[in-house]
Amino acid sequence: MRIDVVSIFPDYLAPLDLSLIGKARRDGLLDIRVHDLRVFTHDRHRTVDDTPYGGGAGMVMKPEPWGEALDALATQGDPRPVLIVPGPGGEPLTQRTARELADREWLVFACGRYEGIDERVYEHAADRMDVRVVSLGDYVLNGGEVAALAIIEAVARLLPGVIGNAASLDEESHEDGLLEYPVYTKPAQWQGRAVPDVLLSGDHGAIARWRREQQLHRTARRRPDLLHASAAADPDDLALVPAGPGDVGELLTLTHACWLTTGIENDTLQIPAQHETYESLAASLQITSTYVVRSHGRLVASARGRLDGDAWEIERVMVAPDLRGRGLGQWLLEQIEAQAPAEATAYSLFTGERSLGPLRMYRRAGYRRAGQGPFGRTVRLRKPRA
Ligand code: JD8
Repeated sequence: MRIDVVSIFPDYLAPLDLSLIGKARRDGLLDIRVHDLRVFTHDRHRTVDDTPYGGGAGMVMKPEPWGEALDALATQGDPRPVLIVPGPGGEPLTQRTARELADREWLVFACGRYEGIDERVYEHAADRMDVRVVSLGDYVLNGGEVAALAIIEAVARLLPGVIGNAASLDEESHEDGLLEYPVYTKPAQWQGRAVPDVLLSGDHGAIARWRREQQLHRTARRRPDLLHASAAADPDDLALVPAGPGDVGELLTLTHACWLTTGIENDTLQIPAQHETYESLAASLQITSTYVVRSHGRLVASARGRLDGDAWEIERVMVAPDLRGRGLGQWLLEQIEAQAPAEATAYSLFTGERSLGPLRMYRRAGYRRAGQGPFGRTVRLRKPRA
């Protein structure tokens, strides 16, 4: 990934030489370039600001230096960069933002100061960059550099090879939409305080359940905004049940919602699920074993299976887009695998070759590539039955 940062205080970005980000730069995993905006001024005082039209306190950053700086970058060929302009009025930075930016090849950060940057710079940049104004949070800073540092760290650590054990990424706060569970290390006793017994039990199922409960309790206490009825969909409270005619309407809605993302990721409108109708879906219930999952009455997930030779062919693994990142997909996969008839000796499925989220989930579940999928730009994945 290439990252360019433009600022009148380039030294503010020096921390990017340190720690894992610094190592990733030295290892060639990250190409970070910091530019001084004043390089793009031509007057003796290297002026970057002026008084605001319409009056008011403070100064505004002039458009010309920014125009020259961004033009100089944008002409450096493909791919189309994302221009991230930190600002208190921007979209809130979330783990979802970080994941989206981590899928891009080139990010440019415009770090403003004073009262902000002349608005025409945003319009000018939009001709050649995907412009996103991003806020670190609902408080006021003096400039965009601190936000740029935070966004770069949140994005770079998601890139392959930047942090040692990528596995730990899956278990983090916000990664599954919940806050992290409490962590402990040696000694087992400290100042008369003990580590919870379950963590010393070696019972991984019990440990996973305890950690999930801690996540839900902590989230409900500290961030109830992250939880609402159906969103609290705790796999322990959910059940996979056979789909019936009464589910077809919601199932069609879920199908179209889920395959919108896949269509965009794989840049195609040729996926059969995108063309399902009420009638074709109702008919499919007769020839496949389709299951649904409801949380607080809402149909939140579904999957289906059919026996194909010695394999249990798993299809249409769907989790409502707003409930993704909570481990529901992993749970659903385990549930639909459990529906396999005795004669099935393996599980098989396919997904989009650019569906990075699903590919990560299937890999974590033990599936491995087994050739091309049945449609263009799809890959087949297979897992032997234990
Ligand atoms: C960029 C100039 C200062 C902001 C007048 C104070 C982000 N979460 C956040 N809070 N503040 C910023 C931020 C502040 C910035 C700039 C980001 C450029 N300022 C301005 C408007 C009010 N001064 C931010 N991300």
